[in-house]
This record gives sequence, structure tokens and C-alpha cells, in this order.
Amino acid sequence: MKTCRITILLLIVTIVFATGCRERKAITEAELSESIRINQLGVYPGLEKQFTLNDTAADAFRVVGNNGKVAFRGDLQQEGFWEPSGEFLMSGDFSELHKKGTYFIYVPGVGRSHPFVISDSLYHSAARAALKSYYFMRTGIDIEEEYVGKFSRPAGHPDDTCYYHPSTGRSGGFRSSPGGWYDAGDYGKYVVNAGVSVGTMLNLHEWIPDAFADGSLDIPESGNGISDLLDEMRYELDWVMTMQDEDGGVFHKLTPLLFDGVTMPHETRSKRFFIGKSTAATLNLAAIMAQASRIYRDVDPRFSKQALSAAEKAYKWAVEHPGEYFRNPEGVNTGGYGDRILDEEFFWAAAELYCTTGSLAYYDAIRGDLGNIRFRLEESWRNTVDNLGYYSLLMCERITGEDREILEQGLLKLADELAGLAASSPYGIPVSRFVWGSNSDVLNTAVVLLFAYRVNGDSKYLEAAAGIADYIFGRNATGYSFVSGYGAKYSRNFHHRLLMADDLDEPFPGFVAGGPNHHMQDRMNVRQGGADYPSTLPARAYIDHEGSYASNEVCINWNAPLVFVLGALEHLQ
Ligand code: G3I
Ligand code: 9MR
Repeated sequence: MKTCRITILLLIVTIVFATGCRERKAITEAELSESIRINQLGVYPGLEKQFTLNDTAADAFRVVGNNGKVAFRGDLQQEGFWEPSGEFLMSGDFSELHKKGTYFIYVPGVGRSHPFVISDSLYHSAARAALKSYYFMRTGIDIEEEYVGKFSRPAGHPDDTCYYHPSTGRSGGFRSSPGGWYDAGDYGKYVVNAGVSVGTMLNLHEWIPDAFADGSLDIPESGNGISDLLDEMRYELDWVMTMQDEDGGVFHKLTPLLFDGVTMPHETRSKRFFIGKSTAATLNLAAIMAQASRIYRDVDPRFSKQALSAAEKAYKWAVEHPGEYFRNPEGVNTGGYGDRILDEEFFWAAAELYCTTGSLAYYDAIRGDLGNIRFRLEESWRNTVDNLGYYSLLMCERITGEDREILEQGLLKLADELAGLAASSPYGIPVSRFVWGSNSDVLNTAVVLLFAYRVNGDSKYLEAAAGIADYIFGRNATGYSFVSGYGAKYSRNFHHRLLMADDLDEPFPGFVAGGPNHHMQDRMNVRQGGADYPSTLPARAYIDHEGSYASNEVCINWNAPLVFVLGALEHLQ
């Protein structure tokens, strides 16, 4: 009897050992599977940890450490069919694994994932790179000297001779308008898009001033005792200031008449023009200058004063000229950034002016809307700028009592809707429609959620925001990490003239691609370049190809919520 028990025990031990050996062998030999979609950077130890799988035959997964040892075993959950990507999906959860280290996911019968880390400084580097991207976009500098051999970029546009286009209301002449960032893959500078970009990043600074303390980036101003984020924003603010006309109105953009070809900035020959003067541009200046005025008050009192007076003059002009809508004049084909609904811009500018001055005239203009925050998909530069005003109001101590209650409840209601949508999506995002710049739509939902977390500290909002970052770094239907330089397979062939014209092996790091866009307005151009979209399904309509300006361009208003989300997560997790 006893011998029999020992034999059975031995048999069990042998089977377990043999199975273990077989599994270890299978793990060692497992090949990379693109069906396993995971944040290719990793996850924070204390937050939830999920991945998505495009393969419904499997039922279990392992998280395997660097040493080949299984650190966690779990079951996969059915997520069902997701229409935007046309996939039947499953998900895995390993939130209970907290130990820091390098891992990969192994799914028996499917393969292994890209490696990733569990780390509490997950986005330390990526957040800094995302902000540093603006330095690479500065128009007036010669980056080559610093980056020879690494990133080359000969001197940009001095913009010392910029002509007045007749659409400005002037009949000739020129002046300088130096500094500022290139908008995107093109070399234009647009006030409207400058506004949402600077506004978003200043919102972060006002909430978390040490997110990018002095010395966190390697930029010429580092070491001057001022936050590097404020230094970088100042480069753009100073340019925006040059766009204001004497009467307070603001020129819409500074670009050539036609998009430049693929040439380096110092080689372009096209003349650059001030084009149009619009209510939208004027309100953008009013909003960010009012915001900057309070944020730079201690850092640079002179600038702070000047910024406030520019903002007030601009707001007045806009009130007197509420309908100066921009449209490209004949013969001009650079970016339009045209908008005919300016309620958001008026709200934003009045909100910023109220926070800075406390003047009731501004408060009257916004008081009736305190509870009405929304999330509007697509084109953040025109659709979500009122949200920037709401965020400033949330941080503004002047708002108390019942008004504060209305404001906070409005935000929490919106955040609950977004968190609910994210929870029901197999990729953890509240977005299911994908248009030009969709990655910025996705990131902007995380900004809403992070502000909700600021209001009541409910971790569900922080978790949802972290889940949205997972999507950007690889837990998505394309399998790409959309941020250059970060992840095993990242977007690199951007529609970015600086990269296309130069012979660089590596893109500048820290840029987020526009992302999936089911309209594919550039499909002809992509095809002429000898390629095509891998899929026309909305969440997969993305191609890492330089001809794809509608899915793979870089843009300052898309990187701004990336800076916000990574800077905030790194601080809050
Ligand atoms: O929403 C409509 C949809 O209803 C319609 O069916 C569809 C048909 O094409 O268009 C959709 O609107 C598109 C819109 O983006 C929102 O997705 C427009 O066609 C499309 O032209 C528009 O693209 C804008 C693009 O400029 C072209 O004007 C982008 O939002 C905007 O971010 C982009 O911005 C450019 C600047 O002009 C120049 N600098 C680079 C920058 C980034 O690409
Ligand atoms: O290169 C341009 C890109 O920077 C803009 O965002 C985009 C917006 O319309 O336009 C791109 O230029 C394309 C033009 O619109 C159509 N012809 C092809 C151009 C790029 O190859």
C-alpha cells in the first residue's frame, strides 16, 4: 500500500516536472506574435496591467520573466467582436503581478509578446522626449552643431522678412516674426494650433509644476532656474506675440503660399507671408497670453504684464469682430485651421482672463456654462479648446461654493462616461471613430480623466488614463507603438519634412504619429509612393510611411496631450 502511494507520488512529480520542462522549452522557443498587443514600454507596478489578444483559440497566458521563469499565470477573457478593427479579441489581466523587472507575455499555441518592464519610472524618459520634441521643431535654430552624427538639422527659418498677404488687410510691406515651432511635417506656423498646444501643456504646469523641472531636458535654457516646460512654451509664446496687429487682432498664420516640397528648412526658397486675420486666432492669443500672464508672474513679471495687456486687447478685438472666420484665400494652400463655431474659443479666453484677473465681466461670459464640459472628437484645435478653460477654472481658487460644485460635477459626469466607454472597449479607449490625428483624440480623453482624478482622487480615472497610454504605446489594432524611439516596433517613417529631406536613420524621438484615420485622404499619395494602407478598417487604417500625411504626420497639437498624459502619470502613479 505504502509503495503504491510512493509510486503514484513519483509519477505525479515526474509528470509535473516533464510538463514544466516542456513548457519551459515551448517558452524558450516561442516566436514573437503580433497578435499579442501590449504596451511595449510596460506598466506601473501599482496600476492595473492588461493586454489584448487577437486570437480566440487560446485560453490561458503566462507572464515570463527575463530568467525564463513563469512569474504569473492567468486565463484569457473573451472580449467579443470589435467593429472598428474587425477583430474577435480576448484580453489578459496580470494586475496582481507587482514585482519590477523585464517580462514578456507567453500564450501557448500563439507565441510571445514584445518584452516590457514593470517599473515605477515607466515614462520618465518618454515624457521628457515628448516635450523635447518641441525643441526639434524650433524654427530659428541650428540643431546640427549639437547633434551631428545623431540628429542633424541645419539652421531653420530666421523669419526676419515676412510679407503681408493682402488677406491681412494690408497692401504691402514686411516685418519679422521669428521663433516659434514648426507646426508639423510642414514648415508653417499657425496661431490657432499654437494655442491648443501651449494651452494644454501650461495646464499641466499649473497643476504639476515640477513635472518638468529645470534641467529635465537638454535644451539651451536648462539651468536657468526656470522649469524647462516654461522655457519651451516661452519659445512659442514669444512668437505668438509677434502675430498681433496694432489694433489687437491677430494674423491667422505665417506660411508660404503653397506647402514647401521635401527640402530642408534652410534650403527652401519660398517667401513666407502673414495670412489672414481671424477671430479664432485672436481668441487663441487672448487665452494663452492670459494663462501665461499668471503662470509666468513670478518667473518674469515684465512678460507677465505684457502678456495680460496683449490678451485683453485681443479679447476686446474679438468681441468687436466676432465673425472674422478664416478661409484660405485664393492661391494659398497651406493648412487652414478654419473654424466657424467660436463658442469654445470665447469660453476659453474668458475663462483664462477671469482666472488671471478676477474681473466679473469675464465671469459673466462663462458662468452659465460651468457645468457643460463635453468631449468632442476630432480637430482638438477647434473642438476641445473650451476644455482647456474648464481645466483652468478647476484650478482657479476664485471659484468656490455652488459654482465649484457645478463645475466639478460636470467634469466628473463626463469622465464617468469616458471611463465607461474605455472599460467596454477591448483596447481600453473611449474612442471608436478614427479620424485625422486620432491619437490626439485618444490622448485628450486621458486628460479629462486625469483632471477628474485631481478632483476626487478616485483611482478608476487614473487607471483609465494609464490604459489609454497603453493604447498609444502598442496595445492597439496596428501593433505599433506610435511614439518614435519608444517600444520594440515604433512609428518612424513620419510625414515630416525635416526627416524626409535629410538622410536620417532614426527619427527624432518622442513624436507621436497622427494615427489611424479611416478617411485616408492621402491614399493616392501613399500609393504613388509605392505603398498602401494595410487595412481600411478604421482602427487599422494606419501606415508607417512618409507619404501618409493623414495617418503618419507629426503635429504640435498631437504631442501636447502626450506630454500632458506622460508627465502627469509619471507624477501620479
Ligand atoms: O469630419 C469630416 C467627415 O465628416 C468627412 O466625411 C471627411 C471626408 O474627408 O472629412 C472629415 O473631416 C476631415 C477633418 O480633418 C477631421 O477628420 C477633413 O476632411 C480633413 O481635411 C481634416 O484634416 C485636417 C488637415 O489639416 C487638412 O486640413 C486635420 O484635421 C488637421 O489636423 C490638419 O492639420 C495640418 C495643417 O493643416 C497643416 N500642418 C499639418 C497639420 C497636421 O496634419
Ligand atoms: O505635406 C502636407 C502636410 O504637411 C499637411 O498636413 C497636409 C494637409 O492637407 O497636406 C500635405 O501636403 C499634401 C497636399 O495637401 C496634397 N498634395 C500632397 C502633399 C504632400 O505630399
